[in-house]
Amino acid sequence: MTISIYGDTGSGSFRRVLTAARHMGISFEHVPVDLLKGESQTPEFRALNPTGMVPVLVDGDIVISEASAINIYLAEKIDSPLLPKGAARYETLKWMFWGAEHWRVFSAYLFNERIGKRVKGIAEDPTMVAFILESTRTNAAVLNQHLADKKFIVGNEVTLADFDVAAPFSQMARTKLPYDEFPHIMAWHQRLVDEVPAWKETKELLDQRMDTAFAAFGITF
Ligand SMILES: N[C@@H](CCC(=O)N[C@@H](CS)C(=O)NCC(=O)O)C(=O)O
Repeated sequence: MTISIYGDTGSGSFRRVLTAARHMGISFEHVPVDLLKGESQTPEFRALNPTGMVPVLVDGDIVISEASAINIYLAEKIDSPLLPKGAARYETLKWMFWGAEHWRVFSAYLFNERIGKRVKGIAEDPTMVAFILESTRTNAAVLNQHLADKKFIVGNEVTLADFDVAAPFSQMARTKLPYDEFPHIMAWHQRLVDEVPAWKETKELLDQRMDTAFAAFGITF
């Protein structure tokens, strides 16, 4: 049975899954969903994921949305060290949950303020942007301290937590997230780019897709 993964290569959430699947050598069919054409909002797609968001995985009768859940499913399927055993497993899960609740959410809001609104010709809201940047810096200080003596989020080996927490770097050139104020975060992300070929490849795909798509709106970054 072929695994199908629905997504748009311009999506940072799809990139988390694409990276993990490629890194684990799992074969799958990519079903393209063009977010700019609203293809995630059709009744057919919403039957798969009522939130109207990518990525979605279909493996026979199993349908999973939410990139972290998909990645856990894939890692368990092949018993991958991306989801380690014992205490490291819970450290991995802890950072995945932290990434969702305290980290990516602000990057998603900033994307909406600085890119989503620009596409619609709406000015960004300075109060909202100030709140997002303050929250980002508060949480970045925690991550920066955590990474001061670590190669990757959980230790010496890459785990799913790295892909989840690194995801906002996908749009950093466009959103201007202030991560460059945090040297240990920047050094960790560079290690990920240098040592995980799939992370680098999927960034190239994402940038290509974003640049082409936004050029159509007359937006360059
Ligand atoms: N919490 C979800 C977030 C997924 C998400 O935000 N997907 C965005 C693209 S990055 C999306 O599909 N948006 C739908 C749209 O723009 O219509 C996950 O981790 O998978």
